Amino acid sequence: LSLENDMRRALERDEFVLHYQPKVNVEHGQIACMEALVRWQHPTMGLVPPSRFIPLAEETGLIVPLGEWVLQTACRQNRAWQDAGYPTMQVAVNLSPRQLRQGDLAETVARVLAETGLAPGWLVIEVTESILMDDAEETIRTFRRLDRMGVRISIDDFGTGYSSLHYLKKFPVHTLKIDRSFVREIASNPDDEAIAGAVISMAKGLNLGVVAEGVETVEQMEVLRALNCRYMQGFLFSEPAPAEQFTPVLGHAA
Ligand code: G
Ligand code: G
Ligand code: MN
Ligand code: NA
Repeated sequence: LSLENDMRRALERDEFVLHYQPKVNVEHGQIACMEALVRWQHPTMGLVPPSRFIPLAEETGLIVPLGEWVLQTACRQNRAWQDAGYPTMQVAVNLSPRQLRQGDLAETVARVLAETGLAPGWLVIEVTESILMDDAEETIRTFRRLDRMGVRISIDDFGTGYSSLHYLKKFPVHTLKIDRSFVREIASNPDDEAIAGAVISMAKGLNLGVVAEGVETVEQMEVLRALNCRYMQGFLFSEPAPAEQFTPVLGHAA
């Protein structure tokens, strides 16, 4: 497979790049967290989106070294923003199931935090519900170790998995991200508004944070704000962009 070979070399040649997308506190307009999203700067194909290579990276196991590169790069970037005196914010990294099954994830995270000098509380790990449905003792142990370290766990695309909600009791979850499929028509579809409202109330009752993703319009933002959702992410605020692109914004806020 040539894409697979290309991908192996891409890591050595430093062809992967991270873009960042803010999660904004809409009460103050400040950035609470930056989600790292990987892209591949391919020498001939241009900027390749993760949907084109993450599944292959998962199949081949390359997601393990790639995931560690993402973690390392995102933590180092956040530490650099802190060192530059910008207002502190968290950094979020997406985790593939394979990264849990191969090697010792908690150990890797601890090492990367030590190497980059980032305090654990600034790191958020985004996992999908499918990861949590696997309630193998080993998986639970890994998340408990991350929690004890002070690392935050966020559930991505919340509401799209086979949610039994059982896992909310078993895993040390800190934040729910309302999937953008519930946000898209929230201004016109009462069912979506009811679902988002229920998730927001549940999160509040469980003392969890909640972030709405895929917010593209002012109307969507207003409906979510009326439902007491304070944290939002989406094209309305910013598309994912290279770190340098945020420097003026962050500098201005400082
Ligand atoms: O950035 P974009 O919307 O194209 O991302 C598409 C998908 O790729 C999203 O589901 C996102 O979670 C996933 N993704 C982006 N970056 C990473 C990464 O570093 N690791 C993993 N495992 N998935 C990622
Ligand atoms: O699954 P995950 O939440 O990690 O996916 C993140 C991806 O969602 C990003 O790569 C980004 O391209 C995409 N995304 C972020 N904000 C929006 C938005 O407002 N609308 C749409 N359609 N996609 C978005
Ligand atoms: Mn995510
Ligand atoms: Na998502």
